[in-house]
This record gives sequence, structure tokens and C-alpha cells, in this order.
Amino acid sequence: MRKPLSLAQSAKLSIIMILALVMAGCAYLGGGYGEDATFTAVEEGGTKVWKGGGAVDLKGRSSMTLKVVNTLGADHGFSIDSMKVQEVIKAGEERTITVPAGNIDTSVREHRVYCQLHPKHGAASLTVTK
Ligand SMILES: [Cu+2]
Repeated sequence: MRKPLSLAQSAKLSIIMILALVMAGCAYLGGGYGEDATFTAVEEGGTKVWKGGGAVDLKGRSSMTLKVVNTLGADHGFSIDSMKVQEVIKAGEERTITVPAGNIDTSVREHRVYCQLHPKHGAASLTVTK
């Protein structure tokens, strides 16, 4: 016969189960299938740049996911005007941003990805086809 769990033990157990569920949910929502594009704020030859981008085919999809990583020691902006995106990514932060297809300006093919906080911060670009 197993000893019945004490109140503290069963409370601990349910917290662990809740945590496991939350983590599974996050993995699912956070695009366990991978992001459409990744952008990383890095410093190259004394200049800060957003590195990354590429091309995304949005045909038949309702949104896309961007992974944004700031490897630098200060906060940096992450803006894409033609996608209604404007965020501040903290030093060392990694974030996944979901852009609804309806927010993407279809008259633009190459979207400019830039830092709204620092005019000299190099921009990247993201090509989207629909
Ligand atoms: Cu910046």
C-alpha cells in the first residue's frame, strides 16, 4: 500500500503539473514549428546592426512569427513600419513576435527592419510574398 501524499506533497505535485502544462503551452504558442525569420542585434566593427531577415511566403497563412534576439548590453528598438511593429527589446532579451497577416502592408515587398531608438543602428530587411 502506498502512503497517501501529505498536503504539502500534493500541493508540490500540482504546482509541478501546472508548470509542465504552462511550459508545453508556451512551446506550442511560441512556434514549436520554428520561426519564419530571426533578427539579432549585434555589433560589427563598432556599428550596431540588426542582422537577419530573409524571405517569407505567407500564402494561405494568417500570421508569421519573428524571433528577435538582442545580444547587446543596452536596449534596442525593433520596428517594421509596414507591419505595425514597434517594440523595445531589452539587453540580452530574446522575444518571439507574432505579426498578423492583416497588419502587413501588401504594397511593400521588402520591409525595413530598424531600431527606432538609434538612427545609426543598421537596418535589416524582410521580404514577404503573399
Ligand atoms: Cu539600437
